[in-house]
Amino acid sequence: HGLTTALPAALERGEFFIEYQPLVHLGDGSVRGAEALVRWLHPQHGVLGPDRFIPLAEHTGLIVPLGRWVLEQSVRQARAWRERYGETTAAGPLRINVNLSPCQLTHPGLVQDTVEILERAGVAPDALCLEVTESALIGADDDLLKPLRRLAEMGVDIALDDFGTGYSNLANLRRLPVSVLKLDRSFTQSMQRFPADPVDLKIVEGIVALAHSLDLAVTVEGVETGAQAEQLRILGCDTAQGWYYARPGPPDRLHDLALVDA
Ligand code: G
Ligand code: G
Ligand code: MN
Ligand code: NA
Repeated sequence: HGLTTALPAALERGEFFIEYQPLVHLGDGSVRGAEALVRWLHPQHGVLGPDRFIPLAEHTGLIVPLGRWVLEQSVRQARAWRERYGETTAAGPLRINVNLSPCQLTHPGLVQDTVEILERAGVAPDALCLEVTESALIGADDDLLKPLRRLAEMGVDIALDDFGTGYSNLANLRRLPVSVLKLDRSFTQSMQRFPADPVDLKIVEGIVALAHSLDLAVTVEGVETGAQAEQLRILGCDTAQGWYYARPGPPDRLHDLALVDA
């Protein structure tokens, strides 16, 4: 595959870039951070989304250096935001969310790389939230959870991404060093229909109750309308992300939003 063989050179030539999508506190609309989403500015094909190249990078192992690069850029961006807006927002520490692929989880350098990146940038661990998909942690044994536990003990937030799609045993949540559930976009999409499917409403209500009883915050993805945001706020979700607030974009978009809310 042409894209696969071009990946290592693309990293060296600086063809990857990151867009940021704000995370908004549903209670008061304040911005509490953003998720970093990587893109590839391909010289022939233009901008490619992660679905086009992350699977290839995982397959070839390039995901480890690429992921490290994303982490480093994102953490530096978090420092810049913290310098500008302060370390804490109305909704807690200002954070950058960075996606981790399963290969990065099993890579032995994860904890040390992360510690070094945070130290080099001079930011506290609470500036970082690592997003791990629910499917990556299904059936996870202690060896897999150990690095995440170490990071969590240092103060890094761990979020369970795409939650609700992985058929994981809910009782299992207690074992995982996670502090945030990111409810999959499919739940938000079902709020779009009017009236919303009452079973979906009950499911979200149940997930929120369970999450809060375990001291986990709930973030919802894919919020596209004010009505969805209001419904999800009423259901008790804590934080939201989606086109209703902002599309993924350059880092100064956070600036625009923060100023609007100030
Ligand atoms: O919005 P977008 O199409 O960019 O994101 C699609 C998916 O790609 C996201 O759900 C996210 O999980 C994944 N993704 C985005 N950036 C990264 C990244 O830096 N590393 C990994 N592993 N996945 C990413
Ligand atoms: O990590 P994850 O796969 O969840 O990344 C978020 C993905 O969801 C990205 O691809 C992003 O572009 C996409 N996205 C973000 N906000 C919205 C939204 O409001 N609606 C839809 N349909 N997709 C969104
Ligand atoms: Mn994510
Ligand atoms: Na997701």
